[in-house]
Amino acid sequence: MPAPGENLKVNPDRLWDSLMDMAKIGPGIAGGNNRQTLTDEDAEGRALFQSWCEAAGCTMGLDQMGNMFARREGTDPDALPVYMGSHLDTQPTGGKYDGVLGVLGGLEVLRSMNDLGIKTKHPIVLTNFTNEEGARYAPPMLSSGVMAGIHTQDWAYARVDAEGKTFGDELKRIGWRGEEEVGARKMHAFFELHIEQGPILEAEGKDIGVVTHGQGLSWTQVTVKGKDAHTGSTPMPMRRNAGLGMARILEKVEEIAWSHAPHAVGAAGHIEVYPNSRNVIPGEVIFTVDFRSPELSVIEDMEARLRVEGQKIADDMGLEVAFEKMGGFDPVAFDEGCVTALRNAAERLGYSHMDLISGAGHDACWMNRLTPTAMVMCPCVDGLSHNEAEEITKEWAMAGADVLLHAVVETAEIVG
Ligand code: HGY
Ligand code: MN
Ligand code: MN
Repeated sequence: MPAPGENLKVNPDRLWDSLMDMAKIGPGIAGGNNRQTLTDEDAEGRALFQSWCEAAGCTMGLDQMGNMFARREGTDPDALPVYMGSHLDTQPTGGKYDGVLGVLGGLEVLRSMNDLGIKTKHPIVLTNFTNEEGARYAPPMLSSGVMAGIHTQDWAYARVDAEGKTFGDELKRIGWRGEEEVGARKMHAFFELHIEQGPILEAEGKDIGVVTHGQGLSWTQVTVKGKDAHTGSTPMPMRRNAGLGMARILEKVEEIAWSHAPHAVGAAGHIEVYPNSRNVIPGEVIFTVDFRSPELSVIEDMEARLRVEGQKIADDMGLEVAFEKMGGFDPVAFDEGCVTALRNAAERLGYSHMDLISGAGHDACWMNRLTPTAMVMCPCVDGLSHNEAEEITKEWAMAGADVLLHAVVETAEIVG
């Protein structure tokens, strides 16, 4: 029986084949994926994932938010399970690895434990969280947020997509609403493998990121109202151009983020223009400002300045403006013990590694409120993510899954 550190390695070809097979479901238009949450493609990906987990000897649990839990038994059925996981849903123009590497890397851990005949005291549970991306249904990490008691299930069920379909209706429609109470599961620890989605690991030439912290996130929805009017016959002094108001506020967002360089970031990725006609001055614009920083005080300052300075811009232009907090979470410090298990695993396996602050949000950020939690990251090419050209190497995927395997087996207490 190999002790951790001997031949405890995953099968990279099998992992890569599973990643490529999953990528065939909900293909994008430029080599990535469009497998948005609660779509038929999401349902198809869930079914494939369940079949793989059952083939690996797991039993599948499903809660009322559609979170999936593949359980591998331990020698002590009463011991709290060690959880690992991430998400299978993607951005509309997403990559093949964001979230998916964490779910299928976890599946590879289970498959490798079977190959090596490893038994652990604690059961192990692999999770696929519903709607991590927040692209179709804001906010991100919605279902792990309900598990952590951040959102109520009713509030989550009532979230509406751009076509007016509610989360609850769509979850039922695709047939993935389980019976389990959300948040009833107790965990011994939680680990998430994820691609970095930034440029640091590749630039530093490191195989592994040991994530000690996650930066905080703030989403503010801004509605600017002016007056629809003809773009040709309306004299400039008479215009109340909501589109121009948005442009000036977004200039201010850029300035606010830069004022907290080098770590703070800010942008708007979601923009709705009404009536969005080529020869009509926009009467209303709705957009979401995404601010992030490792420091809570910086996030709070950026949110406050957006409101004060955005209001001044609107007043000066004779526009109306409203601000609505759409979601967010405070910066996260992960569990020292779990972080050390990951760092020691990378060391033992001979992978180059460095400590890292996660720039993106992850389900682990909410799991960290429920149980000792940490994340392991692998590089991605040019740091690119949330883009169909997102790419990693098989070697990077293997390194991440190997480290996850060691940390999970060690934390679950290998037996015999
Ligand atoms: O927004 C995020 O950071 C994550 O990708 N959902
Ligand atoms: Mn992700
Ligand atoms: Mn993402």
